[in-house]
Amino acid sequence: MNETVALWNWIGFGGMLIGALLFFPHTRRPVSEYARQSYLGLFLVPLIAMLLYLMLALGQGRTEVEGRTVSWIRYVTWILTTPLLLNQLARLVRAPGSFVAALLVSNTLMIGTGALADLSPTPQRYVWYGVSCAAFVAVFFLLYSDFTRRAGQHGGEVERTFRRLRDVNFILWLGYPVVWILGTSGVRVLDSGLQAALYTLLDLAAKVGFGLLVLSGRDLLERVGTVA
Ligand code: RET
Repeated sequence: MNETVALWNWIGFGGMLIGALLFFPHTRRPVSEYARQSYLGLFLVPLIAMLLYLMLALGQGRTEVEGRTVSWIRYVTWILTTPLLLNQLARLVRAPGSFVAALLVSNTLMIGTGALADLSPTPQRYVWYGVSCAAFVAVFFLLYSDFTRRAGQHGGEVERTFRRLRDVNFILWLGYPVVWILGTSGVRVLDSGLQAALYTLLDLAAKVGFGLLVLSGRDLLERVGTVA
């Protein structure tokens, strides 16, 4: 493993550790059960990511496909953490179970076929990349249609916060397929060091940055939780 990659994996580990330490006290605050469950989800995200960055930093969680190094452990992290992140948005608007199911199925398809793409030979990898991108469109289509309408029914602060979190997520999540196609999994414009740096920065922003944004509106979650 080259040194730049190793450095970024340790930065990822350290950043996630800080995130987990920042979020943990919120799981212990005297808040409603509804808010506490959301904070627990927020805390689990950097905790899971921290362990998986440790694996990468220790040189584990990788395999070779046609001479490319595939860090399959990233997909394990994403499949565990993305539902927890999407759940934050769902809880904010108290989305019905059917909405959440559709969102999580699309998300699982996105990460699952993304992993398949990375583990496939060329040209099949590009077919699965396309399928994964279609699932990405489905995830954000749901967030921008049904979930936004739901947020509109709440109105006021809930709607504003939902829209902000949704847009921030969209921009950050869009970074992943871009890094994938430009990096070592795709056309290799980015070398493995730059790719590791970008994935780490995206991960820190999408997990710790996003979590801080949710917590900055914490009283909101308390209020949403008490509405029937
Ligand atoms: C892949 C490659 C195939 C095409 C697409 C992808 C999307 C990945 C995304 C990952 C988000 C991860 C997050 C992790 C933080 O916990 C699998 C890279 C569309 C959107 C937010």
